[in-house]
Amino acid sequence: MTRLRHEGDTASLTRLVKAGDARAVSRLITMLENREPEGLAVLQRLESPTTRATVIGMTGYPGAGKSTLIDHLATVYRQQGKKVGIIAVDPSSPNTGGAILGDRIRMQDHSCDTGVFIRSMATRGQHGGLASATRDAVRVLEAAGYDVILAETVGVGQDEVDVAAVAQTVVAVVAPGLGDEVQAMKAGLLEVAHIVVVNKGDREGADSTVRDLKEWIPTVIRTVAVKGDGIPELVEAIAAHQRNL
Ligand SMILES: Nc1nc2c(ncn2[C@@H]2O[C@H](COP(=O)(O)OP(=O)(O)O)[C@@H](O)[C@H]2O)c(=O)[nH]1
Ligand SMILES: [Mg+2]
Repeated sequence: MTRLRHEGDTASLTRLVKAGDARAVSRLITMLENREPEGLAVLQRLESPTTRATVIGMTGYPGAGKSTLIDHLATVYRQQGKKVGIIAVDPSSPNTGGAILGDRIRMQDHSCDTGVFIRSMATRGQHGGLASATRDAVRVLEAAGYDVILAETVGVGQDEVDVAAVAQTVVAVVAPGLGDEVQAMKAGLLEVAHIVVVNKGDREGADSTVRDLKEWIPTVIRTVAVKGDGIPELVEAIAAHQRNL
């Protein structure tokens, strides 16, 4: 009996996720974060969708402006009629971390839009659990019919979550005036980023940061995320990279 009931639960959760039910999507992602066997069973039942989602990784130091940029990108993709999934991965934040709450508040313009799904993922004291939970979350969102998935992660390259493993297009976000930090990031940037964004283009030192990075990386975009400057250029650079995949 118990087994039958479980089978029924698995089937109905699978059906709801495939139908794009946001609550079911959220529930399944939580189950996968906790490595619950039933969640894994549902994941197995979600066969590959016929069209693959565009998965964009946004990576960079805290405060560089990733969430603000994602907010704008989500608006643009919604205007294009696409369903947008956002996963904010923060390995350092505890479950109740302020950063995660901050991201939620910043993205609240989209909170009433059923075409946008926002999910924060944090470590739950499980080693290596976050990377696979993130990959699983991308698979779930894809199966639920999200067309564009934006994954925000901290750090570049040697991060706990290897953003390059889940995203087709990796955007590294830097802020000017980091000096040594940008120097130290260059090798890592070259390895993982397809596009580098110099955000906070309104700050002193933006010119020289852009000039410097252009010697290393072909696609460098300058943005002022708080004003929306440079967003069309970033959208086009992402589209260009996707066309060449
Ligand atoms: N001056 C300036 N501030 C910005 C810009 N973009 C973002 N910020 C601010 O920088 C802070 C961190 O931005 P956030 O998007 O949370 O960065 P994240 O940690 O990389 O996600 C926030 O207070 C933003 O309002 C920008 O282009 N110029
Ligand atoms: Mg953020």
